[in-house]
Amino acid sequence: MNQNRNTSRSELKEFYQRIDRHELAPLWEVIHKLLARLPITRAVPHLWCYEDVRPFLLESGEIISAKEAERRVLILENPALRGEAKTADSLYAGLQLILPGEVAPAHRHTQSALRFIVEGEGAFTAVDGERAYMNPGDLILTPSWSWHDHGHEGKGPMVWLDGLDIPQVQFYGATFGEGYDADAFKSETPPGTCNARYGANLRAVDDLPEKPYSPLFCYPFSQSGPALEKLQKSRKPNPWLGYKMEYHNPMDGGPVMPTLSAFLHGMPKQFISQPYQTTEHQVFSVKEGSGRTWIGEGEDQIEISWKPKDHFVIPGWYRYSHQIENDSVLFSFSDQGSQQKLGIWREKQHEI
Ligand code: 1HN
Repeated sequence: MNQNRNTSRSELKEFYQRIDRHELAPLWEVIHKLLARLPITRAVPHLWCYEDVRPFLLESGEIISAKEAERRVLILENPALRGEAKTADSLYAGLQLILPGEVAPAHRHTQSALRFIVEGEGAFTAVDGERAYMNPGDLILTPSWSWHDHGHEGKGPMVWLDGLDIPQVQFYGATFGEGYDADAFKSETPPGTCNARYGANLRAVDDLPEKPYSPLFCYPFSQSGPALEKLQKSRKPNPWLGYKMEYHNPMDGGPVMPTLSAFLHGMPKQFISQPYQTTEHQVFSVKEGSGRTWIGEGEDQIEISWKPKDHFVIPGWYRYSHQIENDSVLFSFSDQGSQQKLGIWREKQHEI
């Protein structure tokens, strides 16, 4: 049987027009795009230098209060996704400012959030009423549907990176949110309770995993910094990743929240990482040190040069390599856990 129909282009077009009126479309015209050989991300790599962003953040503090704004944040919008409140295809990131005496009122939403503290001290995040006072380098979680508010009892501006799974929840159409009827969620749980209950490698035997996220919502840099330092002294770096530690859920050793994974990277002076690719989308916050990162390949390759408090995004499947100038510590968050649950996560290690 002849496998070729030899239908003319105009006959095909005429057919497409007729089915179009019935909300039907021919798969064979788009199947190659849908089954692409390689991932196609819409986002592009980008660097936000803190020295450029900080003056605008402080200016935002003069034009609107944290309370009026609900959250006073400048979104790190991907240049290829302007207007969509996205930093990468699956991730949202922003820099939030809170000033002494201000409150960011209690609310909750189905999106999961994390914060990595960039500068300042004396502010707290309360999660379901338990306060965690924040210092630079600390990681704070506000998991899906937990009540959370912020307040600032110290001096000077306080800035942190917010990371959320907004695009992921949006994709599933499962976005819900609500405000609380007071600025702060009422509770008597003293600060430090979650660290004592879950952060000391001990657990009450009848504290069973109830929720799909970490019950420990504060990971202080006073613990994670030394952990990373000791790791660096104990063995050689991984050629692709340097020293990379994952913040985990103490109940199961998995990612901190279902849709967001968080990591701390240590890379020594003069370390050059072998080129690496992964399908996860990653946002980085530079804690210490400086270096360059090459992202992409061939003519499209870009080089970014980063220093403390800078932020950058590496979208999924972009090949990248770091060249470290001074001993560096970087924080990152990604959708790795989310992709792994769906069975679609991949990585590729290159050797040159
Ligand atoms: C949010 O709840 C916070 O609680 C920050 O600090 C940024 C961006 C979009 C939606 C909710 C916060 C947010 C957010």
